[in-house]
Amino acid sequence: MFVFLFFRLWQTDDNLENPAWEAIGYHVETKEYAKKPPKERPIRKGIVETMHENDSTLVQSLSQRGIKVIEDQKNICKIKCDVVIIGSGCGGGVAAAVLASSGYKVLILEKGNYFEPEDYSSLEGPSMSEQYESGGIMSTIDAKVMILAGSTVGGGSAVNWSAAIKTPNSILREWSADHKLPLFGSSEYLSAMDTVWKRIGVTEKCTEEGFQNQVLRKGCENLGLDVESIPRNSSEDHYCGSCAYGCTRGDKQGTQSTWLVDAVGCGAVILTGCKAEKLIFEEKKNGRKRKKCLGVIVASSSKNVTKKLQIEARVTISACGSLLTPPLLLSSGLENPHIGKNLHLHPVLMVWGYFPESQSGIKGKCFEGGLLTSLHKVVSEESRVQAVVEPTALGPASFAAIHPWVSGLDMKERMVKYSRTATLFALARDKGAGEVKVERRIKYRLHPADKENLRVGLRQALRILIAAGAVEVGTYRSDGQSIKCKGVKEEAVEEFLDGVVAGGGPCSRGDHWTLYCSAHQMGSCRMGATEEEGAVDENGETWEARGLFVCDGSVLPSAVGINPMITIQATAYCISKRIAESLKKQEFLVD
Ligand SMILES: Cc1cc2nc3c(=O)[nH]c(=O)nc-3n(C[C@H](O)[C@H](O)[C@H](O)COP(=O)(O)OP(=O)(O)OC[C@H]3O[C@@H](n4cnc5c(N)ncnc54)[C@H](O)[C@@H]3O)c2cc1C
Ligand SMILES: *[C@@H]1O[C@H](CO)[C@@H](O)[C@H](O)[C@H]1NC(C)=O
Ligand SMILES: *[C@@H]1O[C@H](CO)[C@@H](O)[C@H](O)[C@H]1NC(C)=O
Ligand SMILES: *[C@@H]1O[C@H](CO)[C@@H](O)[C@H](O)[C@H]1NC(C)=O
Ligand SMILES: CC(=O)N[C@H]1CO[C@H](CO)[C@@H](O)[C@@H]1O
Repeated sequence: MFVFLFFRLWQTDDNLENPAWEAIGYHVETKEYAKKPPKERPIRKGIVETMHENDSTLVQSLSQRGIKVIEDQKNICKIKCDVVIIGSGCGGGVAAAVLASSGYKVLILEKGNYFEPEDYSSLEGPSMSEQYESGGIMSTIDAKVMILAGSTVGGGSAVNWSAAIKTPNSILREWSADHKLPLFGSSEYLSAMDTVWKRIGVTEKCTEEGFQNQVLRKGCENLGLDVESIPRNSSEDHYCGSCAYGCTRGDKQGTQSTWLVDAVGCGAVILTGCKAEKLIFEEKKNGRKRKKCLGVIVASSSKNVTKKLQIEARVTISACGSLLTPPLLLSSGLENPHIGKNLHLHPVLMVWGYFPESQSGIKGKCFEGGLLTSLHKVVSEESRVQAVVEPTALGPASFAAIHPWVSGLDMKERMVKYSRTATLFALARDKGAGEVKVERRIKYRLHPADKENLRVGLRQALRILIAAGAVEVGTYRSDGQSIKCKGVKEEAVEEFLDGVVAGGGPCSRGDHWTLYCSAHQMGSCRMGATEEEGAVDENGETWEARGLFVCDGSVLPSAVGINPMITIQATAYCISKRIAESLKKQEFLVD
């Protein structure tokens, strides 16, 4: 981690340049885009940023936007709406759009802040600390898996890597048959996927692929392997490469530029810099569920806002993401044993390959171009998908941080080669699962089958790099496992590949450790056919509390196996449509 902090602190001088960048051939678009006059942003009118408010202006701003203030005291202000949604990411954004357009007054709470394309610096250091959960540095308790999750208006969708992939049929069959959840076998779900797909404007064509995607494609073609094009929501010629830190051109359609715009257009209000602390319940004497959810208590992170808000709503939706929804539910008093269990992470291992500038055929630099435009599925002899291989977006600081430290000289050489180093990852649909019951206390264990799938995926990824013409390839094992492959005999390469395994993480015993990463978290409040099988029912409502729903990646019954955003959004779409139906039937009126 030391190297990472070093590159972050050694940020930019007044001219937005970093003296190290030239040496490593790195540059980002900072000035040109910052100078363009800001366009009108329809989402603005619905956003209340608590960082710019104080106790009195906050109450004013909310009531001006149609949120009813029912009691304003010194320490607490009680306000009222139809639906309160906690979290503005993938799941929360979709729910907000659906429910606001059905005519309900929606209030969205987001603990992160709001960024517009003009604000995005493309600079890795500030972007990581502003927009990512825990400033981009978070890991499981045993430090084996490094976890990335978005924390800003738009959540993971504002920082995601643009891959928009539909739920595979095999997964839908498994969820509807084995998990007995008919939703996933229904036309309701299929048409939700189409709606999501259309709204975020997915495009399958890509006119000019970036360096890393060209490497993946060429390597696969030379080996006679299938390579798929990844649909993106950005325009066909989108080529900026810094989307992982917020897209400077506003081209990438994260939730903040799609669903949340729709929601605000229908009167929804987004309150930023505000963290939901506790859900409010009332014990019920009769009826199907033991409790009824009345709303939530929130606190602003702004120093000038000292009073708390007590929000009363007919429906409360937790959309905090798989790492934060369970801690909120549990600390508020829910007890279903599935809450916080079954956490899937889609563990990822990476490999790299160096392609000198003179290399014919493959143009560009690793930080340019669309992030994810091609992928390869590693299929077993029984035609089972064992792993997915995709390119990885790494800024120079992340690159330096995760690169095995062999020596100072080696690190300098690696950095000089950074811009022409392609990094691919192998991702496994994890059978293993973890637990998150308390914020930031993430436990996780890989299943032996996951390690085997990752081993196969890693070797395939290395083969692809070599076939694409890499002169040197390596893994991210702590001792810097690598091979110069140009002109080397076939047997030497095979011998090297035989030594590549999915080893233990940083704190494991033994000489070497391997760095695992995760950007996809799922399943920690899974949907179940009965209270014994899951934390929420097929409508997304918690089994314990009436009027409390979960609408994010945590409701997925198991790991998806591919990039999950479309699956999360389609599921959120179905859940929120059903909530709108129930509201129409007056189901949640105080009884
Ligand atoms: C770097 C990166 C790249 C990715 N690339 C892709 C990709 O290319 N394709 C793909 O399909 N998926 C991708 N993903 C994954 C995808 O973004 C996530 O799976 C998805 O965003 C999860 O949606 P969610 O609704 O569960 O939670 P999130 O989108 O994470 O939203 C949760 C939100 O809730 C807020 N919140 C949490 N707790 C509270 C609280 N108590 N009070 C108020 N607010 C709270 C958080 O700040 C956050 O904004 C990527 C993820 C990352 C990090
Ligand atoms: C908060 O209050 C302080 C002191 O009253 C003031 O200087 C500062 O500008 C305020 N900040 C905001 C964002 O209003
Ligand atoms: C809040 O801010 C407004 C305008 O910035 C100011 O007039 C008012 O005095 C402030 N109130 C408090 C309680 O600080
Ligand atoms: C991630 O970005 C893609 C393309 O920019 C977009 O289509 C998608 O909606 C985003 N993901 C989520 C979960 O919003
Ligand atoms: C196919 C498609 O809908 N593509 C859209 C992708 O998003 C851009 C805007 O970012 C649209 O212009 C495209 O039409």
